[in-house]
Amino acid sequence: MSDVNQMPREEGLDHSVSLMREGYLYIPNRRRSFQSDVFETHLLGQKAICMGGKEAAELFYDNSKFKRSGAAPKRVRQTLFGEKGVQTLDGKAHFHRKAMFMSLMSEEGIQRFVEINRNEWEKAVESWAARGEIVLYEEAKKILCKTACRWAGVPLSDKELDKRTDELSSLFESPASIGPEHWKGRNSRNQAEKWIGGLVEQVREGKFLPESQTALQVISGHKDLEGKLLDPETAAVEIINILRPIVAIAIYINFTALALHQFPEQKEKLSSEDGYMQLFVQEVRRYYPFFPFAAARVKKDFTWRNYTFEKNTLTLLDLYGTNHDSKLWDNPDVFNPDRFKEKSDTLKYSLIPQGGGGYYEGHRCPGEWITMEAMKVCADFLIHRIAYEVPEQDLSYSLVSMPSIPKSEIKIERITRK
Ligand code: HEM
Ligand code: MYR
Repeated sequence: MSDVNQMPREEGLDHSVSLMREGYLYIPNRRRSFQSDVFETHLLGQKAICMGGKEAAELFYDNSKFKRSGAAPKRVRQTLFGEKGVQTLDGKAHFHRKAMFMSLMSEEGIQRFVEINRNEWEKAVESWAARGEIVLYEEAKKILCKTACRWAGVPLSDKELDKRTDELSSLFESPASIGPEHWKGRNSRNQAEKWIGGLVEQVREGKFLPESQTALQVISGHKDLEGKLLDPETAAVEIINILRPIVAIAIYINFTALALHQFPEQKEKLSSEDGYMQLFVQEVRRYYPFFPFAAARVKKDFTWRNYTFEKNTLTLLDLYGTNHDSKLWDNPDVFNPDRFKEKSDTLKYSLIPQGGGGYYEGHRCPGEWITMEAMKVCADFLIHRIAYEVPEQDLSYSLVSMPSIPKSEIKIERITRK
């Protein structure tokens, strides 16, 4: 029989301030100083366990050990997630709801997404030549908002575009912020749920007929395990779980453009090497910071590596740190897409920018394919379809504010069609 040990522990009453001050590096810094992939601390007024690395990810995605109900902090539910969405479900209820999301990600569904997205880029770049300079982040959010709405079957007039883009963006820009930006996020959630909840009711009353197989049609008609329609608020939360993250791909669009600028030799390889695009987008997702950590709660008491995990303890999995773990990646701070040439079958719990594990049984992001496809569409435009210059600007990005967005949001100028 083995002894039970005390997990490395950060002393002190509460470390939420350190979490805000250190951002993406809060967990990696302590994993390094404790020389341990798991440690105990206090966050948001409660005991919490933080962990990272491949084995920790395997543990985190074991449904017999962790659950999601009650895991997402209130400020995250009030902005990013909403209430009663798929992120908060466990067991059979989660499996059933997740299958609904996965049904949207068929090959045809992804292909339709790519066509819509490419078309929106085409339309947008038409107007860029006449403008001296554009801010790529702002433009990408609008392209993606139009793409998201068209793909999801949600009507969006030109007049509404700026308002809805701003509203959906605020949901992912505000969860970790304080003051007016956070309040704006909460207000945006109310507005967005009202907008989409109203549409769900129109669909159900037969007053609006969305295209078949779109998120609006599928989610409005989805029945839970008891055969009942989702209440309109929950249906709205789930449709927003499609629209919001598609707009959030704008952050990866910014990092894609930054990678092409920081590592110009990549353009050559992308133009000449077959299959290199896939390696490149994987490396952009691994290298740059985005979603810092995922949250769950211990389902029932268990021991792991002789440490006790007590029922209900909040547990954070270090996504950014796992993507930069030197035990998993050679020279993790070097941008090197070629690393994926050898690695492809071992990524399930090590390349986890959008979560790890399985899609159906676990909480791994169902939007990974369309995220990667949108990044490929963007890289293709930036390399092959337009010419542009990158003027002097602050291209640095923070490892503290979450989500991290390059400071200048990437200005480009002298844009012409190739
Ligand atoms: C879940 C990241 C894009 C829909 C997640 C998770 C992460 C993530 C970290 C949670 C994993 C976990 O809790 O274990 C991202 C990032 C994106 C992105 C960085 C880049 C923009 C998308 C897209 C969609 C999407 C494009 C849909 C079109 C969802 C949904 C969940 C989820 C519905 C909840 C899944 C569940 O709880 O089972 N995403 N995501 N995401 N994502 Fe994404
Ligand atoms: C999405 O909209 O779902 C995709 C991207 C959102 C990134 C937002 C990152 C902000 C940090 C929130 C902390 C989450 C803790 C569970």
